[in-house]
Amino acid sequence: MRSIWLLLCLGLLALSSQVRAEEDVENLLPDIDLDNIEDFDENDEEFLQLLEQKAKNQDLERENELAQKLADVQHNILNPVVEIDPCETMHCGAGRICQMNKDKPECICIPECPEESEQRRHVCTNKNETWPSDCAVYQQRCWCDIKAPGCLNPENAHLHIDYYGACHESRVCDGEDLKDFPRRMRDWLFNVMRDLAERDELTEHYMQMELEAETNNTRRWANAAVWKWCDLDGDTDRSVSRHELFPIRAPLVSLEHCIAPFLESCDSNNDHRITLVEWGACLELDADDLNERCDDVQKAVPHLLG
Ligand SMILES: *[C@@H]1O[C@H](CO)[C@@H](O)[C@H](O)[C@H]1NC(C)=O
Ligand SMILES: *[C@@H]1O[C@H](CO)[C@@H](O)[C@H](O)[C@H]1NC(C)=O
Ligand SMILES: [Ca+2]
Ligand SMILES: [Ca+2]
Repeated sequence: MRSIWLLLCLGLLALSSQVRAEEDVENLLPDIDLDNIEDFDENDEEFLQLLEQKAKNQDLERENELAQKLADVQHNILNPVVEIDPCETMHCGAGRICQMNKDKPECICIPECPEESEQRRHVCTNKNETWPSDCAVYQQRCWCDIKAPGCLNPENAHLHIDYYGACHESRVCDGEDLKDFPRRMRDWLFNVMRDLAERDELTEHYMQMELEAETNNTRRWANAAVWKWCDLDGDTDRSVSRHELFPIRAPLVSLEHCIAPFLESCDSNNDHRITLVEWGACLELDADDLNERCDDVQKAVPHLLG
């Protein structure tokens, strides 16, 4: 009986203003001591009044706001000149932004990049040239793409970022460093996965795999490895191309001189693609523990570092 009243009451509250969303109803509840709800056993009236009063107070606070919103909605219904910014649905590539040209949205080369003096914002390109920022590289590529005056060299139409940080001499990775790298990489992958789980940034599917990794030692490294491989495989063709390695390679090369040789070594048949079997082998994992369990509902924006 009480719960029906509660539902009814909450329902009415929710209906009382169309704009009030679920979260507001949730906001009502924490202030009321739910543990003491028993006290209201014979006092449903009192409980309802309490809720009602609280709702009223909030209504008053928000009256203007709501009125404004309703007016806006009505205005839009009566005057269906829906003003959506056409640029909002345009997706311009790196180094480009959307701009209105007469009545049409258009992608143009980004006119200005933020001034970057910080060393750590510098990037090293595939031509082993240091540029002030990733923005500057993409802007240059765009300019050369459209043969704009800002293009310094026609070849720059193929410019891309090799890694973040100024270009540096590649330190050799060998001996103990190289031997120990797969273990460190496994460890790192697991920690990134755990970190994302703690921040609730994994899909339900990968949350399950993380939980499994936490509770079953034999699945610990394997699940993290499978998750990362799936995560890198942006186009879900079940292999990781060189291009798809970018999010893991570019930010780490400057910090970790073994990452590039390590990733090279993963593509053991040298076909420029890393299969799950190759990935497992280069992380020195037991092939039997690696089940391809990708969640095809990937997050739209891949995480840069994890
Ligand atoms: C890239 O440039 C850095 C410094 O500018 C230099 O030390 C290094 O040897 C170069 N690397 C290659 C592969 O040419
Ligand atoms: C841990 O994972 C292994 C490999 O998948 C499996 O065989 C084993 O049953 C699991 N252990 C537990 C306690 O779930
Ligand atoms: Ca792929
Ligand atoms: Ca391969």
